[in-house]
Amino acid sequence: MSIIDRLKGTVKQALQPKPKPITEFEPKTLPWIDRPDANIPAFSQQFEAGKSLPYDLAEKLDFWQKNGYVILEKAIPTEWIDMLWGEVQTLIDHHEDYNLQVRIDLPEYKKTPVMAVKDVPQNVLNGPYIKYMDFHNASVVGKKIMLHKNIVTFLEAVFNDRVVAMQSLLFKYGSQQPTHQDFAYVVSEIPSHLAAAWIAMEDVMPDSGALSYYPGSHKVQKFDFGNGIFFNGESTHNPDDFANYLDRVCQQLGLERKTLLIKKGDLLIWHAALAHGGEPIGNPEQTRKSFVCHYSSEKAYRHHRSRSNEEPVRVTMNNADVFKNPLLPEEEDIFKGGEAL
Ligand SMILES: O=C(O)CCC(=O)C(=O)O
Repeated sequence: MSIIDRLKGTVKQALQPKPKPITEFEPKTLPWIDRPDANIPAFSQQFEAGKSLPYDLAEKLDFWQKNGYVILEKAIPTEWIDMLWGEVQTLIDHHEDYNLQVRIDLPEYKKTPVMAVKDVPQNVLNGPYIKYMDFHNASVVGKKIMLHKNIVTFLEAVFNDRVVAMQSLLFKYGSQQPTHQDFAYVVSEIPSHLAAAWIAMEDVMPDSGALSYYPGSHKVQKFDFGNGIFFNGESTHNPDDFANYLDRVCQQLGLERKTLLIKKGDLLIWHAALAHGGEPIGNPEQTRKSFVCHYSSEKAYRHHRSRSNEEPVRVTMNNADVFKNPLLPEEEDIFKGGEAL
């Protein structure tokens, strides 16, 4: 191609109208339950046939549709949680042996917030502002909790599709994260096909920086980052603007801010657009161990986020999938205690 042709191509591209920023989820691809014609009794009757669920599905779906979350008590066996935490502690104690990644939200790590645990001092790994990323890839019990039937059966009903787990975060202390909605940061091919489970790994104490959330906030007008509803390198507004907007609009609408004080083994599942965040930590000694898993549908999450052109390697449990981590194959399932469960 000649220089003139190339220049013509560049000029043509520059003259083309930019795609309009997305301001709302696309109505055509919303999960059935978020559409105006959702018929919960009919759906539940058909979905529940031949299954024995530990709750009334129609009641839970009705609550989800109105509030944007559900709480499931005693959903995960506490022995599984103890095993998972034991593995995290092993990782911390022998961090020099592992490449698994952590995100560190401390000012001194601002330039490189994501690092391999082997490169982070043990006292930092043991403290607050740390998120262990995708620990489930290293752990059989982590995968078993992530794809526990109590979580994936409910989400299968919400999406009316096979469930695919996307990623996980594991916390020792409260996150103190400003209010946000996950779809702005965790983006699948169909952004409304997203949900998360917040699993308590110990009883949550009031001064631990508990999770807080606004019931009903999944229906508020979406925030505009200046380039639409997703936060990325071209956004002109930042996460603090997002938090201020959500806190203000929820207050204006009279939505109550609730604090999640659940027990070890209980969990909360939230909608892609439920506004939530971490409360300030009142007692710096008080841990708040938790495992947060994000999910999408088979239609909307078809490739591992770091390998968009490759067929993922799936691990399947309870009719749901999670992908092996193509970036760290040598650390997949290194913690094997869960095989005996
Ligand atoms: O656990 C928390 O405090 C917040 C977690 C969270 O907001 C998230 O993972 O999206």
